[in-house]
Amino acid sequence: KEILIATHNQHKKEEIQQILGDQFKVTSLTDYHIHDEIVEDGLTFHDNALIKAKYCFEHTGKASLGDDSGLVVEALDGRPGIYSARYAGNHDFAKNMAKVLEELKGNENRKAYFITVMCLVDETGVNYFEGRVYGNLTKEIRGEKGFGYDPIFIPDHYDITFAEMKAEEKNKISHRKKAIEQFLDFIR
Ligand code: ITT
Repeated sequence: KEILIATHNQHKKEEIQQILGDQFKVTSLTDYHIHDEIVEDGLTFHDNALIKAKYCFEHTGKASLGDDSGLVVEALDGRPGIYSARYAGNHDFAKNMAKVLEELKGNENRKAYFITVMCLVDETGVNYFEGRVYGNLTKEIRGEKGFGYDPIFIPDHYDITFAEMKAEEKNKISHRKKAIEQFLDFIR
């Protein structure tokens, strides 16, 4: 069974493939030779997930899944939130993480969560799935695995960051895993 992910982000595609396992063939925009930058000008994760999935469905006719994700930091009034990919520099994660840590400097409230909102668009309509994982932010960057803000996020009940965990371990508890579980419940 094929599922087309409306993303240019290879890390997302790989995580979704790992979570779904071999029964699904996960493809992305690159496999359909779509290289356009989709303008994500929505004001919510839901809006942006829909924009991506709709674009993809309209261009391919295939059931398309948009994944809009981000880091929501309590002491920063929810930032970077929907601006996670371009908080300091466009997809420059060293800069983006440095900005978050700088803004939190001296603040003992390190609470944050990752969220993934997925939107499925197919011939039957539009459906949303959501997952969150709560935790705390570190004071420095730790670990090399994963992507994005993983090196500064420690999920609750752990003492290592997502970037210090094996991929399988992150994929067991992550925001993306929880959203995919909802998606699977829906399509079954
Ligand atoms: P697409 O829009 O093409 O799917 P993107 O990277 O722009 O890819 P988003 O718009 O959803 O994705 O931006 C979310 C950013 O939040 C993303 O670039 C990551 O840096 C970060 N992010 C998302 N999921 C993450 C995860 O599991 N761990 C760490 N950071 C994550």
